[in-house]
Amino acid sequence: MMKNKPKILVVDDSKNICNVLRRILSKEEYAVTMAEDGEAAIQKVFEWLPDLILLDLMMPKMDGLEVCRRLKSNYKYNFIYVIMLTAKNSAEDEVAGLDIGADDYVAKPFNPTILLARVRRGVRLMKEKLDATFDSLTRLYNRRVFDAFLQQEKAKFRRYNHSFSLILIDLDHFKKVNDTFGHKAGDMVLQEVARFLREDTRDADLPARWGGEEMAILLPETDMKGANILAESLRQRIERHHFPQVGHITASFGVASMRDDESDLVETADRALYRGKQMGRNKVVVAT
Ligand code: GH3
Ligand code: MG
Repeated sequence: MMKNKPKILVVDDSKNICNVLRRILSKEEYAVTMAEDGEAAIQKVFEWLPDLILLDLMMPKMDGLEVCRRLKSNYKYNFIYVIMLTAKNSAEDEVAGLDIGADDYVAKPFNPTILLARVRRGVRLMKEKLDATFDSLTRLYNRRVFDAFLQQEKAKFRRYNHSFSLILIDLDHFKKVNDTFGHKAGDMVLQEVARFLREDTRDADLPARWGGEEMAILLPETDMKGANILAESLRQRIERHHFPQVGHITASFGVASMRDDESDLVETADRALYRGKQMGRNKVVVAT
């Protein structure tokens, strides 16, 4: 994603400050979007997934601290770098912001050069963090992190007998999407499907990019029935969605739950997925 312009969300209820910030940020190559209050900010985060947020503290509806708290307590979004914009001389605000997980703060009124330097630093730090943990195209967890979580869930299963489930997702005839509409359009489809996975999973679930056009979701404390419901609702959401440039696509799902220590969950889910493909695609198949 850093091949593209870094995405910056500016959140402030003052139009004036928004415009000033937009002008300052336009000195460098950023994509900038505005939100005028906390609720709008959260909505924009879901839809647009910024890399960095310039977040005002005092706002109507939901204040900056609450926005920051929500994002930082949700690991699907907590990698987003948050710079708080605090009123001058408010040590309390700064402390509260940092305690809640804000990455940095800049006091108002701000010095444009310093603000830009802070933004540059944020974008740089964020990229390092991102590359280690997340897939750069979809910003789902990468395979390495997924494997680590899978090992942990297996250990919890052995020790406490906590069951968990796994969903494997493979887009149908995706090669044709690339061939027909181009690789870039294909990338956008992957990003959009990744957004569905983020939005429709619980906070404790772990959606990841498995590789290529395959994705996976690890579902702690979830039985086969629960996993099946999620997979089916995702299948329907993908089927119904109109993807810009591409139109309609479908995906196949393999679902498996932990039963005994011996079973290789990934292999089991993969076999179920393969059966879904054989049965004509656009299917959820639960391993039995
Ligand atoms: P099936 O329904 O059997 O899954 O057919 P398929 O075409 O989806 O499967 P196949 O394995 O033949 O092709 C997968 C395609 O996914 C080919 C590859 O170019 C594409 N792909 C993998 N990773 C990416 C990516 O990051 N971006 C884009 N645009 N395409 C990708
Ligand atoms: Mg495929």
